[in-house]
Amino acid sequence: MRAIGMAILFCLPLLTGIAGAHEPDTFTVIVREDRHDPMQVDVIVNDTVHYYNADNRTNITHTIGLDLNGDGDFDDENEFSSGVLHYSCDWTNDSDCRVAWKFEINSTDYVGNFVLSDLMSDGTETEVYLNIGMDNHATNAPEIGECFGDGCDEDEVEETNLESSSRSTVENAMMLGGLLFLLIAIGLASSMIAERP
Ligand SMILES: [Ca+2]
Repeated sequence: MRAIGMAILFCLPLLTGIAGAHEPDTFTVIVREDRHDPMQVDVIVNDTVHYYNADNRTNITHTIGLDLNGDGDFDDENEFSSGVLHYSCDWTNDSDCRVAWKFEINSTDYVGNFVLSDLMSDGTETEVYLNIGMDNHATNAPEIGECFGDGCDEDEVEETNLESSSRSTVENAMMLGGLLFLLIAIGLASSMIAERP
């Protein structure tokens, strides 16, 4: 019975965690000549950051990303980047051209505080900050195979039984308390009667 109770204790917060899951947000960052607006973004897993290139200087492009080993590119292990971002595109002739980077933070692998580099085509660089936190609700979600499917349904049934059994325990305790009170009252009454001359 204790094991079942423990299982329910573990399952309940997991189930409520799913119900209260974080709604994904989208944050927009305006990429400018000398800065980003804002310079720092704080998000959590499942959010999206939209970096939009608003630097209208002629022939200047931006590439934003994580340069872990500081070698000036974003191609090494665990590095990621926006690809080249232009101010404007001629999509008729260049369908791959992009003006924005929609960074979907769809994995807990991204959790951490990052200093991203915005490398511009003229060789200059701006450092910007991206802090990615855990979705605390999502982290409460069950691990694969845990508390999903038939096993969980059984636990819910057991929970009902547990509730009714604990309720009857309370009732028993109250009855016992009432009996004790009655016995004390009788004892007091009889001792008062006995003390009378
Ligand atoms: Ca690198």
